[in-house]
Amino acid sequence: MSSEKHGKTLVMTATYNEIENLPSLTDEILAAVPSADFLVIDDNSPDGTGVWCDSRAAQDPRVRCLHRSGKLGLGTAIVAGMKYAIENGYRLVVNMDADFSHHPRYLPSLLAGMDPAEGPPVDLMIGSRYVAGGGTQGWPLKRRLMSKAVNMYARWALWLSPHDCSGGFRCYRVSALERIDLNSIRSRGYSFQEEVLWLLRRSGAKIAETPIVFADREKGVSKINGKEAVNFVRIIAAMGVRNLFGR
Ligand SMILES: Nc1nc2c(ncn2[C@@H]2O[C@H](COP(=O)(O)OP(=O)(O)O)[C@@H](O)[C@H]2O)c(=O)[nH]1
Ligand SMILES: [Mg+2]
Repeated sequence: MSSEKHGKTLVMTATYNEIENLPSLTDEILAAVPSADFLVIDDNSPDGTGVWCDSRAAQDPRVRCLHRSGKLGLGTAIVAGMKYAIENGYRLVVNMDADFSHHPRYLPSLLAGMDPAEGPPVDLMIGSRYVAGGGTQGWPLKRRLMSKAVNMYARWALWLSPHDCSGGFRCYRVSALERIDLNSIRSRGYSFQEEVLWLLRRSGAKIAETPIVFADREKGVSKINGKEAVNFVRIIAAMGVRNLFGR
């Protein structure tokens, strides 16, 4: 572990065609947490997101880019970022979407909750839509109901206790990520968030939630497709069976 980064925070985001969002997002993240580094994991976006990132990184040493050959899926991009955080000796790593659904204004409260004045340190702080003060903005009723149903299904099937199990705005203690086998993660799409939560819970991690209001994206388009939603139900059910048999 390199001592140079000891104690440092890494904020990361996976991108696929986020050129309309990434420049302003980068500014807002670095303004919200000036002492953090910011990593972009880009899957060779055709719109030039990765090229933009390289030019920004050349001007600001806090900005880092990880380039992958093509669209390999959000879950694997986040795992690549987690491994980067481990290999480079960061203490905390925050993951967030690049489309402003996860607003940088919440970064200070996510980070502050990791080391409470009383009680044990937190290993995972979830930016939660489903605790008091949290919510969603701009989602039609159907999407809101679907999200709630997905959460209830995962909580029930995997015996998870957080109120928001599927949200991707999270701060992890890097040492807690080192205690789980990131290579064992099977999810490529939607179920990724639940699978990481499940692995951390089983490793004894302390998990907490802080409210966030999730805002639907205003620029660019969603990259998630219907096939992934079907896979979600299947993968969570398989994990639920493993959970029952303690594997
Ligand atoms: N690197 C990478 N990023 C992805 C991929 N799929 C989605 N993303 C990013 O993951 C985040 C969430 O995706 P988004 O399309 O907003 O999903 P939605 O919010 O569920 O509609 C955004 O920052 C996307 O750019 C992928 O295959 N690779
Ligand atoms: Mg989005």
